Amino acid sequence: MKPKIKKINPTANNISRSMNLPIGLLLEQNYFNSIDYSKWIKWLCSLHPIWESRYLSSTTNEISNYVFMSDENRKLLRPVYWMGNWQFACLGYFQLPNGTKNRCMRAEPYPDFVQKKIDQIEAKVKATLPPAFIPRKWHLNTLLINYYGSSIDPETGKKIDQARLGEHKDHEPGPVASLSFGAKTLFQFVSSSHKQANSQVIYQQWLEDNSLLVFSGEKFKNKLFHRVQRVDRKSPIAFNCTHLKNYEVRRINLTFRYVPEEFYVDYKDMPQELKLEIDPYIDELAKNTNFFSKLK
Ligand SMILES: O=C(O)CCC(=O)C(=O)O
Repeated sequence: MKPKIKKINPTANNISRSMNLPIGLLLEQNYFNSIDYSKWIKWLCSLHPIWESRYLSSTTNEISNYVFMSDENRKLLRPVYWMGNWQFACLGYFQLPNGTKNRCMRAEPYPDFVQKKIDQIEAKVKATLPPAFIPRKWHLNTLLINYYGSSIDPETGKKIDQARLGEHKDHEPGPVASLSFGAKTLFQFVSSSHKQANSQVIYQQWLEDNSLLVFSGEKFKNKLFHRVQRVDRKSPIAFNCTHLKNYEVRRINLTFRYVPEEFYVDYKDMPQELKLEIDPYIDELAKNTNFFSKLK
């Protein structure tokens, strides 16, 4: 028998929304006021996200133990930007307990206004979620920004929707805080059968523009997978991310996570064969970002 899918309809009141949610989740719609909202969008559109490849190049695959079962080495479906530390897709992201070495390269710190907001979110999490869900020393020191949208064929102008994210877990310990801007999005927690199509949706939630979702605890972090199933295509929102050529952004999502400091590695201490893999990204980032221009 298929498990029942629970769906919460947001009401006008933030607190009643939170009260309806399963333990481990926290949701707030209309999170930013209009001034802060504009400030964050302006900042997000000023960044230069990059298109990463999913896997290592074949050369390095042969010489290192970073072997992935992959059919093809494709680009991710969306450009990304990391802060705090950068987890390159080709290095396999941060995966406790075994995938931790050389996975989190120290990156730019957050701008002050972002750090201020993060301090508030951490305080809210500590005041709201069960203490057992929050590891000692937990703080949201890592940020992944995903720019969801459609690629545009430069010749025909035809748009190809790429706005989705397959089921996965975030392996950083403790609560993850997710800020959503733009087109509303169907976010699902699923029990995986290792074949996307057969996975069972256990809980789903539409994430509106300007919302905060925090997920935590054994069920939502460790047991279930999560995925972005759909990003509304009828939404009138398109962000003015002019640095992204032939790509139209209609949703920007930020996930703040916790990576214990002992897993941070500086670029200079990365093994040479991994530097060779990530150097093209570093060079691209260095064109626009002070922090990366001084790394080498
Ligand atoms: O886009 C989202 O809402 C979630 C993103 C996510 O799951 C991730 O970055 O790991």
